[in-house]
Amino acid sequence: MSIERTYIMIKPDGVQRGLIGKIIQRFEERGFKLIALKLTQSTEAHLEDHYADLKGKPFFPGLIKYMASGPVVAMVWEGLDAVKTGRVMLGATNPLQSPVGSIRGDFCLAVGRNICHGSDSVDSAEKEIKLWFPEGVTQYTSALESWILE
Ligand code: RTP
Repeated sequence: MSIERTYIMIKPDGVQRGLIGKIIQRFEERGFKLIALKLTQSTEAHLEDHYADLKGKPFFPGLIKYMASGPVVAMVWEGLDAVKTGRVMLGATNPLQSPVGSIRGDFCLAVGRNICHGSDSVDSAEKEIKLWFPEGVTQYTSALESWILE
């Protein structure tokens, strides 16, 4: 177990459906610390960099169009095993295979409209944080930290 940072993004459908507050609340309530957040509409070129590993997949063009179609909420959350735990909180890529209680399992149905993204490894988190927050992230101590971390 280690203190990690993960990149979590509320996709355009999550923003349009008014789910920003609910998704943020889950990360706050779990005990993660928010260290960066912005609402931003991305270019297709930027999204092609973010999803570079998926270039060539049949759903890639549709994915880029959907992701560029409206603003997203870009966030960095920090805490114990933040990468793995963040993915568990999001659920499976396909919402129909996501357990109830996970964000996708509670709020969506279609794989191409799965409302959120979470880094899949510490390395990808580092790359994604640089890509979405080239200006850097905040450093601060939360008063609750000693009640959440041993
Ligand atoms: P994400 O990167 O968005 O967190 O999703 P993921 O790791 O769970 O899944 P990944 O394989 O990286 O796919 C990225 C996004 O592409 C869309 N997708 N559509 N139509 C399809 O079969 C399909 N497969 C993937 C989803 O929006 C997925 O989150």
